[in-house]
Amino acid sequence: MDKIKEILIGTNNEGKYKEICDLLPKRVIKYSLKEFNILSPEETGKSFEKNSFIKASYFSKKTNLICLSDDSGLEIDLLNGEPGIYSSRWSGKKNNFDLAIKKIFKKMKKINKDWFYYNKARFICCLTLFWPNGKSYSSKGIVKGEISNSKRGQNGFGYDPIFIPNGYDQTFGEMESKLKMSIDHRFKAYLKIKNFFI
Ligand code: ITT
Repeated sequence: MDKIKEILIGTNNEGKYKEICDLLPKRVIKYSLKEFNILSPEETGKSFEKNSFIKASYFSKKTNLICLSDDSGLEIDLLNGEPGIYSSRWSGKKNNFDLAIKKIFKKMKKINKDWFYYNKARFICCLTLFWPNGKSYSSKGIVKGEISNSKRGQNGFGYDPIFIPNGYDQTFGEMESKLKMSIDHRFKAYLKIKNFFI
């Protein structure tokens, strides 16, 4: 199998873009959507798998490059899996994660004022590789954890300040990016597609 030498990182999310670039080997040439000025397609799928496929196939067809796309999100048991595949949309058009996080705390409190004791959550990431010849491959990674009772830390992006992975006391927002990226959902999904690059 020929190893992938250049790839389009199919995301308009800066946080994801940086983390995916850091996961990939240095020698792989990486292109961003900014270079092509392409807007995202509508995410009409009902699963992470479907939506990452929609993005990877769309961007690959637009550019004729192999594309790697990521669909990810935070699932909270007490909220029946919300925000889930709608994780991005909870922050509104302006990507206001302060608002999305406030919404999470509000909903949790409403369901149970002692929510902190019934508090299981997970980040899920589905990565899809799509080749211009129509071939595709998808992988999934999950990191289990819980929601912290307040926002903590400035690192990372999105919901990082409220997610504490199992086995740690810090939120992803408090962790060094290197540590987060060695245990998170994106890393676990990447391990399953690593052979295409190395
Ligand atoms: P693209 O579709 O362009 O990739 P997006 O932000 O819309 O960008 P998603 O639809 O996959 O991407 O939404 C995933 C949301 O889940 C995203 O807005 C993040 O804030 C959140 N999320 C995913 N992985 C995360 C992580 O590692 N840390 C914090 N939040 C994360």
